[in-house]
Amino acid sequence: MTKNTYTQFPTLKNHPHANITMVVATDQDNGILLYNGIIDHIAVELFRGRVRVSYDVGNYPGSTIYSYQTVNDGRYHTIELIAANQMVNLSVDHEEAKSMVNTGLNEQLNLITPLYIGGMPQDVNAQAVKDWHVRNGTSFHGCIQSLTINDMEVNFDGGLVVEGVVPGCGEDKPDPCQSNLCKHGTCRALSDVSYSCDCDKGFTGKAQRD
Ligand SMILES: [Ca+2]
Repeated sequence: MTKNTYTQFPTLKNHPHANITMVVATDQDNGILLYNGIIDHIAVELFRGRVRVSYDVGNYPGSTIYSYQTVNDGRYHTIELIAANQMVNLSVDHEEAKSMVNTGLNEQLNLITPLYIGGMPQDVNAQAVKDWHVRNGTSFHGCIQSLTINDMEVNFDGGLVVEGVVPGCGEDKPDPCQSNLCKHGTCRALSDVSYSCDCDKGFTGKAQRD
């Protein structure tokens, strides 16, 4: 996906809960992954390399969490979210989940607008940035390898509105060597996600990656 792109889907079904799993790769620091809402909202974006989730069921101001991990290394990462009433869990690469609760009188995330993936229309974007639902309005640039919502794989060809989005990973295929992981050797890509290091003279095994 490139700048100012998005895909539009029917409103996220979040009763009694929503679970969302995305497998993504990017070398960019910022980019919108998912947005649904106006005031009540769930927003998932990359911000400064981390996954940022903003969540508001109507108990202003919204609640925010960030992933422990940075994910902007060009490799695939699995982002899992569970939203149930006032609570959201965020887990990256199957590691320990972070949890937050948007406490207050409102119990439910009430959504009526479309779900946007990878970015959003300009007017929605402007409002979301203004209200701090997202910090950086840039569309996601990278590869969304898969997206599963409530145990259903989302087909990007089935997006209701497609604004310049290229399905699949195409030219944005990640390069596992782009982060220069071999400090004392030459990185060699074995696949999209794996690599080996050809050691420089005087270095062996794992030492040349330190
Ligand atoms: Ca609500």
